[in-house]
Amino acid sequence: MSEQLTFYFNKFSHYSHKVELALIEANAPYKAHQVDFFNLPEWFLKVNPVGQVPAVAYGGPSVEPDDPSPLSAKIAESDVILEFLADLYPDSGLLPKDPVLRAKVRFFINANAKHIEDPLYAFIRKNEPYENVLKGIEFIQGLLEEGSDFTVGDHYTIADACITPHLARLKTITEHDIGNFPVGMGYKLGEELKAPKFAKFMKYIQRTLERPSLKQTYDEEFVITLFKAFFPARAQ
Ligand SMILES: N[C@@H](CCC(=O)N[C@@H](CS)C(=O)NCC(=O)O)C(=O)O
Repeated sequence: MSEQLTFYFNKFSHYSHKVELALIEANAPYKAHQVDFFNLPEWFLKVNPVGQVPAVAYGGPSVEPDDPSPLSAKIAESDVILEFLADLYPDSGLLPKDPVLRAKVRFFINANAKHIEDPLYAFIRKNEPYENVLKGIEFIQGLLEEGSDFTVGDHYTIADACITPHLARLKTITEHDIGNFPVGMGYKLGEELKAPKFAKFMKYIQRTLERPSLKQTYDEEFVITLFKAFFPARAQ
């Protein structure tokens, strides 16, 4: 029996979503506890002094999640947790054994933060140009192998887990036109992505979103409701 693992998350958090996908893909036993980061409970600072989700408590005695033990290891930062899970479950394939492929996974994770996360949420939240999203996608597309189901190698890795939450949200905002941008810009981005030059990326999105771990964890109606609440009034 492995050590206990408690996963602190919030359903709204795409960073939490990455970790949830990796936990499911590794078939890891874990206890999940939702943290309201809009009304952060004091005890959570014992898990992550920065007050952010996701975080995990690993090892130590089995305790109630809202009474974390000082004996468990506390780990934060989604990409660090992804690596931690890959180390905990070396047979899961979350990180390949081959050093070159491992480096490629890590490179992809780094590129995802810079070329997908940053421009995508700057567009959704701050109405920064969607052209930056397209540029980022072009870069990421260049890393994808033709015909491969996964970002790196022939197995689902933490590189897939780290980008999937954003691909799901990209699809949602372009199909429902929800974000802090002028009406129609979400649809416009969606139309641009239909160009033949993005075909490889779009096929990858399609395959990724068909994955059972994504279907099990992505509640699109919930995301739509929440995004609408966050971005109710937009410039015309
Ligand atoms: N770099 C962190 C970012 C985590 C993050 O920003 N989490 C948000 C939720 S999506 C949060 O907990 N926000 C509450 C706060 O910053 O007080 C990671 O990758 O885990």
